[in-house]
Amino acid sequence: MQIRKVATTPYADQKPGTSGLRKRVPAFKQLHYLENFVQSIFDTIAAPQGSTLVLGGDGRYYNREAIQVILKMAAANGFGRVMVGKGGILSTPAASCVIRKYQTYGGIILSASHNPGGPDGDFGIKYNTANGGPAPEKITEAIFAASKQISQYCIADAPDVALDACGDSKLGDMTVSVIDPVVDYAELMESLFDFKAIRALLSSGFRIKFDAMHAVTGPYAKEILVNRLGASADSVMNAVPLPDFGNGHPDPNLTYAHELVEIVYGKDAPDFGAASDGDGDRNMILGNGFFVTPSDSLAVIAANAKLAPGYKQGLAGIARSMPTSAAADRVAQALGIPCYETPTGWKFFGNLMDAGKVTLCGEESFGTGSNHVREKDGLWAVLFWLNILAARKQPVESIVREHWAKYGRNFYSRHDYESLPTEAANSVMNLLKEGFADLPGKTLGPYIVKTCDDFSYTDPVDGSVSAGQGIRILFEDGSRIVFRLSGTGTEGATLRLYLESYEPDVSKHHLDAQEALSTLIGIALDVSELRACTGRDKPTVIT
Ligand code: VG1
Ligand code: CO
Repeated sequence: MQIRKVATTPYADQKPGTSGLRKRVPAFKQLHYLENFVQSIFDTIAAPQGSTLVLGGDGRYYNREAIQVILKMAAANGFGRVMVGKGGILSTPAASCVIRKYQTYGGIILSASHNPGGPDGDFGIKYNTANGGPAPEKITEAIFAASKQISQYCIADAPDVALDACGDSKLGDMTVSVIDPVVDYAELMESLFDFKAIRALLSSGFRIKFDAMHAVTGPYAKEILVNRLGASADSVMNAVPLPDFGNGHPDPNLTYAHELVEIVYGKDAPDFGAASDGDGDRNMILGNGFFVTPSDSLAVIAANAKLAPGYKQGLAGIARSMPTSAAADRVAQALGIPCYETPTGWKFFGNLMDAGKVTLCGEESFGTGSNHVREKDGLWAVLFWLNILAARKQPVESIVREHWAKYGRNFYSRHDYESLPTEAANSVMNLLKEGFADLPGKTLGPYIVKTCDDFSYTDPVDGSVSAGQGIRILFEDGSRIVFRLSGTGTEGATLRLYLESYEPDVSKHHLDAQEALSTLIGIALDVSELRACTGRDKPTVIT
């Protein structure tokens, strides 16, 4: 095998965001763009000769081409083996599972998650470390630094590797092991949940609908929900992964998963509905005509965790991202376990899980997971809910309403202003930063401001500090307004406004969240001058 050293020049924009490097496909197709970033990863991680790497993606457009490039570069960079999912497919949680199970050096996941795909859609790449989790900031920053210095990359001159059948082949000295992308993950799920009870529930007439959104979870959902748990074949919709996700936007929320939403709010609705995103790490949970917010889902799972065999010993602790509602904090308090508040992005949970400080983690952005892997995990959340439903034999809605009655309800909503000019988004953030010193003590409508800051996190395990993680306005009664800029977009800037208020009074728990939060929404728009700065009079997406 011939190894070619190719001279290259740096690109200035290869800074990984919340979850890896995400760009439009045409950007990735620029000369040496992908190769530069992959070589920067390899140079940074400095894997010993002969190491094993896991490789796979969500099947979106450009997945297969990128996999061939990465395989040839891995061979040229001294890897001994690459475990690649059949057809180039591995969901994000399955990749994490395989890295851990086979104790590989790390893995490369190709995905732009919930962003649309296709020739003009998005593509992404990220590196996960040996614990199965997204590389922490010190590694992503080092990769970025390497990408700004790069002058050459190494690649093997070799024919493309066949990826459509499982088995081993050679690429020079390196072994390419094409693995079944589902089986290890399905086994892990079976070890955590009461499949017998779920099977009994599903054969009792309880109907479910899972929307794979033409993204990666189709094959996983079919194997687990249909083959192993006996759900009817029509329980999984949009099950065939397509490179452009059938022209859809594979983000499991009330806006983009509208096909499923119409079914669960329609006539003859199933008892349970769920959806996952492009790479299989997000989840949306629905009951018959009922939406469970991700923040509430985390809290309900925490409160009922012992019903699942894998969690019957109880939880060590819970972690949630800062903008996620404090519903889980109340459960942690009742259970007498710690609750950690981290910046947005799964990479911040890794240290806490590795140190045994937390079992469950969650984000308001439809991300829930546990220490079974080091990524959030869409189907895992679905199975956890099914396990709870099988044990409690109550509808989703009554489980959530009982939860609110016991702990109080954290009304919650996120308003996204997408594709803003970067300057407009920055001006909102700057205005807030300039003004927040004056806010504490002020009365805004019925609320008194307690503190206001730009969230900074000190990792309790390694002491690393991540500053500038979002502007928080915290009120005396526990209500909150948070502003932050997205780190996953590929066009302009996305400003996220997060709103939360706590309501102990059961007689108000039936209220619509937008209605319950309307005063807070007005205050947020006032203090930020968002409408004047952006020229927008309403958000693009409300979740
Ligand atoms: C968003 C979410 C964040 C999530 C991240 C990756 O990031 O807010 O909670 O961890 O996406 O999820 P941002 O920076 O755009 O707010 V995924 O499913 O795209 O890997
Ligand atoms: Co995702």
